[in-house]
Amino acid sequence: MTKIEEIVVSKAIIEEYMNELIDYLEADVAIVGGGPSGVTAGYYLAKAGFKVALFERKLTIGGGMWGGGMMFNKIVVQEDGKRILDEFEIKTKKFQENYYIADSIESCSTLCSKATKAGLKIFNLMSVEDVMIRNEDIKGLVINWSTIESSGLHIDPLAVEAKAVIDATGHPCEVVKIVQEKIGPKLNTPTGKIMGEKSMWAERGEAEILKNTKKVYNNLYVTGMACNAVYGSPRMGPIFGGMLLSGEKIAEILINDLK
Ligand code: 48F
Repeated sequence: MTKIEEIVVSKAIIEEYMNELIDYLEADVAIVGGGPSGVTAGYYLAKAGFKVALFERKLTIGGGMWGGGMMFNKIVVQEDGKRILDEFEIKTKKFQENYYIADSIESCSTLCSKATKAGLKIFNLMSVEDVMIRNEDIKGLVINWSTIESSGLHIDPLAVEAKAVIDATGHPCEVVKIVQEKIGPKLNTPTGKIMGEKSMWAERGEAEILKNTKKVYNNLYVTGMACNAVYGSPRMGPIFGGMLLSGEKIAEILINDLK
């Protein structure tokens, strides 16, 4: 029988985790939210050689994609979005003209697998509760265990530094909301404030998400559904091409900005 010492297993887990967390206290890019847009952004940034940490509140990575539409675990993408599923080698099946169906379980697990293999470091079960601001620049994130958040225990958080932060928190655009609360109406939007997500209109939502994918404040970028919430565009339901393309686009913008 192979000798197994529980204490060694415990040491291995604690030591490895702590070393990685200490290493990622300083990153090039910190992404908040592990939905399709955040993971796609992380994949392209890591592939380009950047040191990228992604913080996800939940146990699982994939956000709103696991459940497909109303728990029918399929997602739909259009022609443009299929290009990204092809890059990840996720199977698609054509449906009528210009629509492609993919399995949401395969999509979530493959995005996560390819992104981590490309070098994206994911910290799950952590919630971002604040940002660090120096003068007028976002300097990093304030993090805590999600279980602390949900239990309501009064325990102070820790901080991580990053050259750039991406809000990929989906509909609630939590990071941009925090920044707005702290600095007032100084966002890069027509009103300086969050414009608010509009009711479902898939065609417009998908058309507008890419122009909404951008830098919203100094060192703060937005991707995925958070873009349409910040810039006042419609939601689009379980068509996911825009999420993937927005993740790719914010990575391209950042690769250029961080050069
Ligand atoms: O909601 P989510 O999947 O965002 P997305 O990438 O994709 C949106 C689609 O799922 C869908 C849609 C498609 O048309 O409309 O809704 O824009 O993933 C967001 C992730 O961020 C996490 C949250 O748990 C989820 O997994 N998250 C949100 N706030 C925080 C956070 C936070 N403060 N700290 C850490 N994680």
